[in-house]
Amino acid sequence: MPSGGVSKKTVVVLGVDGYLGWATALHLSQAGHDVVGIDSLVRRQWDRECGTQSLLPIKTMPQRVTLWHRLTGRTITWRKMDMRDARAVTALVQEVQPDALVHFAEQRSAPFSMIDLPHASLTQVNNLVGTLNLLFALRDHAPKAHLIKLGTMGEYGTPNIDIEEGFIVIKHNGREDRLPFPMQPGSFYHLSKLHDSHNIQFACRIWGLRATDLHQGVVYGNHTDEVAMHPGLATRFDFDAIWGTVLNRFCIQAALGLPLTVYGKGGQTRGFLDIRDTVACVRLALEHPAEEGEYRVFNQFTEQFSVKTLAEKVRNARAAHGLKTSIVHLPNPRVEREEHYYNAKHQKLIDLGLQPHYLGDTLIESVIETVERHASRVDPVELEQPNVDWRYGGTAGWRKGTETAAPAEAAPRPVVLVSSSRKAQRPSPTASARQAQRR
Ligand code: NAD
Ligand code: USQ
Repeated sequence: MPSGGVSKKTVVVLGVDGYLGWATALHLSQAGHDVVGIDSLVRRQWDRECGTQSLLPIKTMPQRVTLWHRLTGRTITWRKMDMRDARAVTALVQEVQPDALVHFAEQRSAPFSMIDLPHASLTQVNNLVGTLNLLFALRDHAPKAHLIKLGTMGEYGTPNIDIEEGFIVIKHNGREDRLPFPMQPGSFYHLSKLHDSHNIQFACRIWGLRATDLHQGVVYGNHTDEVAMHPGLATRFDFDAIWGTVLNRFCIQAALGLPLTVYGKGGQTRGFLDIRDTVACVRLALEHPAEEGEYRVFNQFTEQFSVKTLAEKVRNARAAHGLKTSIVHLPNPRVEREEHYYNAKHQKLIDLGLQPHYLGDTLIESVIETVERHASRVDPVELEQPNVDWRYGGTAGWRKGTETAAPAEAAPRPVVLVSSSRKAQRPSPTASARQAQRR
């Protein structure tokens, strides 16, 4: 049973094979809830298409849930299922009768969605159809279940006013209303999240469903208490230019002695949070559900930083150990403001009891140590140049895995030297280009 007078919930985690879904499933299971984990494993397929892989080797889902049971005696029920399959989604909801569903199961990379029309289309169909299937299944078979949907801070864009949590009171021509905050997403992926938000909000209004839309910032780190119990419980950790998020990439670049790749001027400011806070926020939302008919938005991040500041933090953490790290400003492959006002509210989860883990040198160092242990899995080419441009789409090198669909546990690729104990060497651009050609 969960502690603190919280009732035990039956919760479905959709996207359980992913970076955040797996860590969250473990956390909710450890907290005493009954967890059913769903995934189509499509992310492993997208990795093969892009020639990318998680820095940490990840076990198969059956291996992971078996290990979890062996270590803790707790059960996570695993089912392979595609959210685009309406019949399967309906059957799942009908059979499980969940108290709540945490929906992570989407294509989540902005660069992937900007490669070309098929990838933009795949992203929006996958994300919107999956969520629509869920909404109709809830209407028909579990209207009281609480939908906890992973949205993104990127739905707001970077307006020149403070960002509220989902809604803003607007006075216009002598009248006043509380309206959805104006949104300006920055990629076809981020747009898919906004379209989802509209569909969920509409379903709450017309069918009385209850939903929490977690507008989450960029997540960093790879350890939660549960994941740290055993290497076999590792969650995926991306570093390449398509799937890797910025701070994770900077830590990995630093560990390998590569320059930190700031896109453009680096004044782009975003909300960030530690993966330990992601799992805590989801649990808080689960244990404090929305009311019937309520659509609520929580801005889920703990601190905001510019990309340039993050790079400097990583460089300073390395300098404290006498290690030199360089920062390069690459031409920005994205179309985004590089200098702008940014002040986003994030009070609601704090009010529910969130105790943030703020970004410190220890976290940066611990990520870097993890990287050093698995350096042989890193392809430095993935860390040097972005391979998707917002204006032109996928540039040379993004589709590395297509011809020879590599097995999930691909052979290690060439690497640069690890940097903690000796000065790192960076391959020359020509060496990198040769590696890219070979693949
Ligand atoms: P991830 O790619 O590691 O995991 C997503 C999982 O969903 C994958 O295992 C994939 O196989 C599964 N999936 C995708 N489409 C599916 C479908 N149609 N049916 C069944 N399973 C499907 O991504 P993540 O980093 O864990 O992100 C999870 C969610 O959180 C996403 O919705 C993302 O938009 C959101 N989010 C992530 C971040 C971040 O920094 N990682 C930040 C904000 C929001
Ligand atoms: N950036 C760099 N250098 C890099 C990589 C990124 O400067 O090597 C910059 C980007 O230009 C951008 C910022 O860092 O300005 C963030 O990029 P990102 O790739 O870390 O994050 P993003 O594309 O926004 O997407 C990630 C997740 C996505 C989630 C989103 C939260 O992949 O699923 O929705 O973070 S948010 O950014 O708040 O919308």
